Amino acid sequence: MADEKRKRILSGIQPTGTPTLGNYIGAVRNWALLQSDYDCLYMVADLHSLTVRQNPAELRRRTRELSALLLAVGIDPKEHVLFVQSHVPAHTQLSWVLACNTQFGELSRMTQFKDKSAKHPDNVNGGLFTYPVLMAADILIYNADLVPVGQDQTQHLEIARDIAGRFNNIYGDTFTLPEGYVPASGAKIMSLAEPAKKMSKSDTNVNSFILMTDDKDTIIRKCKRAVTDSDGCVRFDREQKPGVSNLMTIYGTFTGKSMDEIAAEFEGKGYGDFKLAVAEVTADALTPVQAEYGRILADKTYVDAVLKSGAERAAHLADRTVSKVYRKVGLLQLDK
Ligand code: ATP
Ligand code: LTN
Repeated sequence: MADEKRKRILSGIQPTGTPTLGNYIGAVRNWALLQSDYDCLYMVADLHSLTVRQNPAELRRRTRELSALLLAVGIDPKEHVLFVQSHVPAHTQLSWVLACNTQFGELSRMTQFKDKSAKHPDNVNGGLFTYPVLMAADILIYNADLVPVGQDQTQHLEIARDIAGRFNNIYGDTFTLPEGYVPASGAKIMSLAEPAKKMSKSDTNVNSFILMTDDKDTIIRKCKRAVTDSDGCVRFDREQKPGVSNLMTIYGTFTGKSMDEIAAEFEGKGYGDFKLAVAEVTADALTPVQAEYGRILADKTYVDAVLKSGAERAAHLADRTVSKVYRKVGLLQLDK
């Protein structure tokens, strides 16, 4: 964190499974790209993942693997801060105060809560309901200016802004109002099997997603199976041709080509050629990340040292905010 005046970024990803191409294009890839212009804090949101039942041993393993993957994508732990959410207890401390300043009605409107309640009707727990409050705490505790996320998180970002604005009105200027950074293209990569649904790492259909760790053959196979339409023409139309448009978005991300350029490139060619081309550019983008990932994950001591240092640096910033907030709301603080 070299320059004090640079704006600050905070973002997080849950260790609920191996990240997909959706996570990569919608979020993580941008995390790496934004590092040159911002001071960044990137977090593995392990506490958020507890809102859905997790296998404890698997959660521990995935938390370390995801940290290694973020390093492999190019997060620089010297210039920026990479940490695990539960290693910085201040997040949950702030979360309680914010929960007491958030209305039941506001939380009831969250679409993710409605979706996940429907998906796990046997476990509609309190954490699932207050999920956005903890996310607001994650962001506000660092006074983040910018939060790079995919489209599905924009509602949570809005509520974080509302909570911050309300708190500032009642207790005086305390929190920065965060802005979202949602990529113009690729903010919602769709499922390859059901292009009306978002690609999600916790989908039960393995053909619905490409994992960041999938090898080239798997990527080719999954792209070939991707649901398209019978029109046979590579043309961007989200409504009428969601499957093809989704593949075009992926192709555009990795080639830098516009939708018109892609349509021209594949004019008169069949979907077979197009799908293979999508698979090729995707594999070319992921292969170097995978090689780095293997190398980094083999050095558990290094990964853990990065996380330890990250947690210390994050806690230093976060503790100051909690202290300030506790004082503002009237919690008695004794002299140190
Ligand atoms: P889960 O399936 O467990 O709910 P997820 O795949 O939605 O997880 P998260 O950890 O919740 O992943 O999200 C991490 C980041 O990736 C967030 O910024 C989210 O908006 C983004 N993201 C997730 N899925 C997609 C997608 N299909 N397209 C673009 N961005 C996405
Ligand atoms: N809810 C986010 C993960 C997350 C997050 C954050 C993102 C937890 N805390 C703070 C941005 C800022 C998700 O992707 N499901």
